[in-house]
Amino acid sequence: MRTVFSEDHRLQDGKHELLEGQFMKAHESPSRAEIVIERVRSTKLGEVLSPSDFGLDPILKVHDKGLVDFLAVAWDEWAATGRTFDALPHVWPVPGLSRGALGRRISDCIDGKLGHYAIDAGTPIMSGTWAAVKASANVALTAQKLVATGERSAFALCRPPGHHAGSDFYGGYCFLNNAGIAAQAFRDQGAKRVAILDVDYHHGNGTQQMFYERDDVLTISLHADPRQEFPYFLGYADEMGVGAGEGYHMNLPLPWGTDWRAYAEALEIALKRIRQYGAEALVVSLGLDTFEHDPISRFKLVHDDYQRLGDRIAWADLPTLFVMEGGYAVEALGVNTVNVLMGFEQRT
Ligand code: Q9C
Ligand code: ZN
Repeated sequence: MRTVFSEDHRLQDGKHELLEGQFMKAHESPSRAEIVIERVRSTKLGEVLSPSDFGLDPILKVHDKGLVDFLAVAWDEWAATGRTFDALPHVWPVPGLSRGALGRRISDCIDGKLGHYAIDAGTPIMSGTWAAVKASANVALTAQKLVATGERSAFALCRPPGHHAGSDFYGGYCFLNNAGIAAQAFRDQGAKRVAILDVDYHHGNGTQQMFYERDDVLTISLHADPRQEFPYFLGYADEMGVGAGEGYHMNLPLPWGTDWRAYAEALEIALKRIRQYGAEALVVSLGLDTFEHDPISRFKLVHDDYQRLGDRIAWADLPTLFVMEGGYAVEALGVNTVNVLMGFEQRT
């Protein structure tokens, strides 16, 4: 399997996130991608390619121009106030604030804009963020092209991750939804039906929102129950799509402490649905934060389970694009990620 990777991921190097009432060292760090690419190279998984530049068009197919334009200038507007630390929001419009005829205003001030577009205070913007975010989307699109032009699978080693970012918001360490952008690219290149399987520990709320009213992209997320875990407000089992999208979204929330036995049962439900759907391509949002030692998560998967995960995904028997999402037990991240990819290849 070939991997697409860009060194530009390093330009995203946020210092802190607001967590449990404190500023903590950011979990989403450059070392994550470094350890994964090292493992890809040392295991000889396959060739490593640099991304091509696809420009903004494929991004604007799934993201609003307002969000994209904001991300492009957010750092400059923040820095223009004389601030030198990372940009984070600190005030948000709850739905009731401007209910009814008042509508939602977008302030001219950077603090108002941050609160308008961000879902949390855990996703720092710095001078290199936009360059890293564009590179991450290009990594996904380059790997997508490999699969669309006949490769059985490819690995997009994206950083920053993407599945918490929706059409018009960012957050959860994510700015643009790399998996969603890639799924849309499959559609635009002629695939009639595309499936996205999200195995990150956290609910793929951005992906759900982006395709919620569509039946041409089936979205399924396995994740920690939002009653207990971020993103809290979405990811419940009764969210199944609306309008044309009714029946084309599936959430499989699982409790803290979930191990491979319970995880595999949910995974089987997801994979059966994907086969029944008749997808022509599969995009996997590959988060490894289900690992037993992940510092911010509470599932109990072990090293060998990731090979099993790859093997089960291969059972769907589809052209498959793996897109890197979360995973914060950095030491183990290379091994766990490549275990999935090797498990997939061994079934093939
Ligand atoms: N108490 C990804 O894995 N903070 N994003 C969680 C939990 C946000 C994770 C706080 C976690 C976002 C791509
Ligand atoms: Zn996650």
